[in-house]
Amino acid sequence: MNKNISIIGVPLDLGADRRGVDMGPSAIRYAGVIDRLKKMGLDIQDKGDIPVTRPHTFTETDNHKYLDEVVEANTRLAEAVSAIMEEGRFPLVLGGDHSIALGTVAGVAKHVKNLGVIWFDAHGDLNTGETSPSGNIHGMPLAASLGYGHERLVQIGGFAPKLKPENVVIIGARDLDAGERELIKRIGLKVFTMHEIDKLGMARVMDEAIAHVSKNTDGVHLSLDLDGLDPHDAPGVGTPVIGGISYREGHLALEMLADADILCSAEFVEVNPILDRENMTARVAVALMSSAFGDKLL
Ligand code: 4U7
Ligand code: MN
Ligand code: MN
Ligand code: MN
Repeated sequence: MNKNISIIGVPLDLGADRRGVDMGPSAIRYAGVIDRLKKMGLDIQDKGDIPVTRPHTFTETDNHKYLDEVVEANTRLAEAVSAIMEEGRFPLVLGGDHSIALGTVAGVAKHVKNLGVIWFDAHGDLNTGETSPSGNIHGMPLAASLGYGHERLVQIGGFAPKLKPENVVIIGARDLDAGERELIKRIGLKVFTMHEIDKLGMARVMDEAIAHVSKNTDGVHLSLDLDGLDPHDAPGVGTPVIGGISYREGHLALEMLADADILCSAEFVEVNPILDRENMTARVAVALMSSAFGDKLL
């Protein structure tokens, strides 16, 4: 495993309706991410936050809220992530709303020919401007990374598509819109919904997910939306959906990922301290990160 990790925060909340997720990077740093990972013997560099332009007025372009600001922040993020990859380090991106996956995936995919992705989420994030019920770009990054949606989102980083459908898995889905279901069927995307997790158990789901994303890939990106977890365990998220992955199941999933030793990059997104209780969701994010980087109980 790459023990040299560079952290970048993205204080962006314009991809979502509820304000506050822009404070996610601060909350995660306050929860002690640097110390925790340093104690594990990792070399940690904190690169600070990507500058995000505050909008003067609300804008909506073809059912995309704040398209300019989201594209600008993600273009900067893609460059910063790409520079970290260039140095041979592991980018660990702290969100911010999930639209930041546009920039992270662009920056990583520039350096990894066949990139696998594990998308841990209650949602599919597979909407386009045509299918989105909300116009919120945090519901679109996986579609755009696969080449579907607004040209300006699809082309972040200057190339497209970043991902092939056969190299992606979604884990924890339980709230998929009609257009998302249609796209999943059309392109044959592998989705482990809560139904599969309940039926097979997290251990078997992770065995299958890891086999799937490592089959034809040269590295795997983990995109973890804290709303994949149950709102009891991670209440500080903007779009909570009941019936999610437990804290323990989440740990198991990331411990198995660490054992598989396939990750080249990761992001933890949608932590909203305004909606949180005692910074619990940020602390959960830090605990999950330590599992993903191989922290063992014994
Ligand atoms: B998140 C939603 F309609 N699908 O597109 C949408 F339910 O990054 C929610 O996963 C998107 O938190 C949630 O607005 C985006 C909605
Ligand atoms: Mn998401
Ligand atoms: Mn989500
Ligand atoms: Mn459960």
